[in-house]
Amino acid sequence: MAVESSTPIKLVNQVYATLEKRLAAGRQRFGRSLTLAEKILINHLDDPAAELERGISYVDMRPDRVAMQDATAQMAWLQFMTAGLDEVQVPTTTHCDHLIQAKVESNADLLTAVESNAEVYDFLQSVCARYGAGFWKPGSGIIHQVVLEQYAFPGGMMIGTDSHTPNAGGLGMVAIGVGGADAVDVMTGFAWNVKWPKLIGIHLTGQLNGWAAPKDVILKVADILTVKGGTGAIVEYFGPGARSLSATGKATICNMGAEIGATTSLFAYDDAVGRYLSATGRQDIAQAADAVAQHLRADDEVEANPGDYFDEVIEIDLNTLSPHINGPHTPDLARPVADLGAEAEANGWPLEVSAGLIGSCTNSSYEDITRAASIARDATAKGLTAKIPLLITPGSEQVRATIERDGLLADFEALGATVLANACGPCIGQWDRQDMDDGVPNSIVTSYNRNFPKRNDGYASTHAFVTSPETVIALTLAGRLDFDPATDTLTNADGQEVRLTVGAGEELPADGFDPGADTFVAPPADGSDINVVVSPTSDRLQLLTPFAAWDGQDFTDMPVLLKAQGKCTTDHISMAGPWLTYRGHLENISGNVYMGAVNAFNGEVGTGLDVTDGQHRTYPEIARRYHEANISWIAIGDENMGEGSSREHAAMEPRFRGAKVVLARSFARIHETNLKKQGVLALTFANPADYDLIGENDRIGVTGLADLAPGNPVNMTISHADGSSSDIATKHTFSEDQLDWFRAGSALNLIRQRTAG
Ligand code: MIC
Ligand code: SF4
Repeated sequence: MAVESSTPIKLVNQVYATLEKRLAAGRQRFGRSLTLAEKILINHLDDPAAELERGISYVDMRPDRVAMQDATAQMAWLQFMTAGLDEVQVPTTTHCDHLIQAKVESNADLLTAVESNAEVYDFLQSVCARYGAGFWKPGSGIIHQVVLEQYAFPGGMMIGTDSHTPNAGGLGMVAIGVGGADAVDVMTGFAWNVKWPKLIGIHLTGQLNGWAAPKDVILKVADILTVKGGTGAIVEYFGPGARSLSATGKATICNMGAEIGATTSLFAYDDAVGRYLSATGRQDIAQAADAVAQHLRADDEVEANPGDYFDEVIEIDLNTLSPHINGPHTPDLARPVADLGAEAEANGWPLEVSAGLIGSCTNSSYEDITRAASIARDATAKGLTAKIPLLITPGSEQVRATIERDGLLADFEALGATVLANACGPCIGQWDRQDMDDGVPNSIVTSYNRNFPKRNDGYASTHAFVTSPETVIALTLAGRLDFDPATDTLTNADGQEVRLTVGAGEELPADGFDPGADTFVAPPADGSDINVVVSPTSDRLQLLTPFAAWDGQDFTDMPVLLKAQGKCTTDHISMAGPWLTYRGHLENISGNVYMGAVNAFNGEVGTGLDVTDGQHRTYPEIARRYHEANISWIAIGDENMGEGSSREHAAMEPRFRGAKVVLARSFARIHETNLKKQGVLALTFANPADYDLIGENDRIGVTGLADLAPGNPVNMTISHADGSSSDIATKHTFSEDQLDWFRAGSALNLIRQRTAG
């Protein structure tokens, strides 16, 4: 399969060729008009006659593409390699963006990364060449920005091993974040299984003005829906306000839909999307989309009567939307910028800003950078400088080369900013922060999407606030959280009071994009003689041994390795930052399992009771000891367990160390799927209050496993330390087919059986 540096028009035409017929059949079947999400899903169904009940049916889909970033691709490729195929069956790309550490500046950091990650990059490049996938070298940019510029197309469907894959929804694509095992399904030619989603409609009216930016739309939506409000749903934006936004602005909004747990988010194809496709060298796709434009937006009745089509409708008037800032510690804690000062003071959050960071896959487009740069220019002209570090990460090599050519990097540098490599950098803890020590309470403002504790610099003492790039610049210049650029003034070097001018962005570069350095490596026509090297002594890569199949027995006497209290995101379960080093080595990365989780029994972080000798140890140590002693165990979670990232390490590590069951009050979508795919019994309390029944010394049994069936409760007995016991009911979401994942030991074991046969 020839994987190119962009989506070939042939693939797009194939997708468009079936639209008319499939959508007509869909309308007939539902007896009504269709939303855009429904159209794209229906056009990608494996079986057009499949049952489609929202929030209930599991359906098989046929995505058009797969994209993976280096921190998740390693494990995905290691799984793919065990399937025994010669080639990926669907166009696939791998992007090197997460492993580049920010320390000095772009060039120096990139060189260091290329050296220190050579083994991993060599593995990824050779595995792509061996199996026919495209490889984007370190320095090419953040996966989602590169996908937006090269691969996303209206009406398409893709999956990506990263939770912010929905960024491509800005171009009208259904783009869904998944764990590596899901990607392997598609790469090996099988269908991809997902729950037929519920639909949330967001009706945008009016037009952004003043300091308000596209980012504020999603900051507001996160406030309304919270970190779990989008679970199981696709969020579809529509209305005149939607059509007033640029393509990259729409992408920002879709990107951060991951923070509300949504399956994905999307906008319709419109003129702005057409302009973006053309500006990024895809006039042919824009033309093809124009020809089927009525199929690439919701039917007219949907906009007229949204309540009839969506499970929930939210109205946002862009005319009155004020600039927002969310955080700290959770992306759904929102308020207008104007109110932050008072709230920070009341909560004891440091009012001084210690650093400002612009970039990440959410906000690193040409338009974002031009808006922020215009404020930087204005500030310099008014005699202002940034007194604290200002770090800029361009989203892609193309954006970097273009903003350099257009003098925008110089605008930031004039303020004293540092330009970092085109990569995730501080967004994923890859920030070797030199200006601040751990333990010093401080506040930072970023244009990123997540702000869980330790996420950026690894310090729990850092309070991270997320906002638009223009507000980041403004608060960085002020050096304070209690500054509202719309009303407040700053004192310049000459002692004058000056007010910042609202940022003026350029949607697209007037002189076109400069592609910059060529960072794409296409696979050879025949890669079968390429040797993919995984050294048996490597501490970064390790070939996988298949997990054992279920032995047919009930689970008895399981100790509780962890009972997590409150937020237990994937960052708590399998931390990123320095641990990204081991993303290709299951045994080594298991050294971080549940390291950030809060122990519900004593409020401590990362430690619990080892029942073998009554000692308190770190969770990774206890897990290793149970594994070595062949003790099966259970982990208990609170609400929305596994929120955040798509990293399947958060499921594979517990599985590898002997977890049989993870029982939570509720799960985030990708984490639950990852657990199920890796053969872990993911269960939720039928009665969430039963969470309180579980004690530190209790043992847990699960019975009736031979009769597991979709929709049936699973019985659990908690044997308490005092000799009493409680029987509780738990629920699961396995479909009949998915139960085979559990029985086979993992979904991958099933694929192996099929590809071998
Ligand atoms: C993130 O933003 O948390 C990441 C790092 O991009 C993850 C993927 C990973 O953990 O490798 C994500 O969002 O899926
Ligand atoms: Fe990278 Fe941050 Fe985007 Fe994740 S959210 S893909 S770490 S830039």
